[in-house]
Amino acid sequence: MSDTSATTQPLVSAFRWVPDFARGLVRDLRVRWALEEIGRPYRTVLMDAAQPRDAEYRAWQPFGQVPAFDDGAIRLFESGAILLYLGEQDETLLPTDPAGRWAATAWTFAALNSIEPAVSRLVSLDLFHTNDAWSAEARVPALEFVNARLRSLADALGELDWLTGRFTVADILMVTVLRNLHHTNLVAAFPNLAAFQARGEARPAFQRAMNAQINDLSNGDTP
Ligand SMILES: N[C@@H](CCC(=O)N[C@@H](CS)C(=O)NCC(=O)O)C(=O)O
Repeated sequence: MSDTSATTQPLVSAFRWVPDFARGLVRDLRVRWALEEIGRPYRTVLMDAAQPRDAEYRAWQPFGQVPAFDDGAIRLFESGAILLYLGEQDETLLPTDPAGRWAATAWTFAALNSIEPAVSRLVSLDLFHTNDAWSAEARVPALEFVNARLRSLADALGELDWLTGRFTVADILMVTVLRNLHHTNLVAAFPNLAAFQARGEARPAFQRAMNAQINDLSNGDTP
């Protein structure tokens, strides 16, 4: 358990507007989901994705991205770091035994470092470069790479419900990474991965987090 002296409701940065394709996929969803799992209320600091972030925000999140997190005790950026920090405070999100904790930490890095970059590359080609002459050729190896990664992930998951056998922050991260492939049938080709993603999305905490993100986005003005 953490000895944080946080007493205030955490602040989570998020967007008040994003293009349609990004609704339900913005990474503040991960933090909202973790907070919902542990029943911790939070407040959002909303920004417009189409507008540059100011120096004050960059002092909080150096790349001007969302999410960033501040609970009065700790200010953080990077969704993985935020989730590990929250996990440290509640066993629901991260086991306290060393073997369980480190297995979840390894899968946290796997989601963010071994799977997300491959997924992001393909998504970027499909969303932003379909009209570029070079993109069809570039998509072939990008697609192969995602498939190889998904196959390894499916093999590792096997018949387990969750990556380490029990629900942890690593599952929040992996499910939210896989969701970015919704415009393809790549995950569906691996029934255990599709079931894993569906299991995560069926959790009441996920649904509350998703509704909260969509609600913040729906209240925002279109630029
Ligand atoms: N590695 C960062 C990535 C954060 C990220 O890419 N956030 C996106 C939204 S999902 C963003 O803020 N994009 C706007 C930008 O990069 O300016 C994390 O996991 O927190």
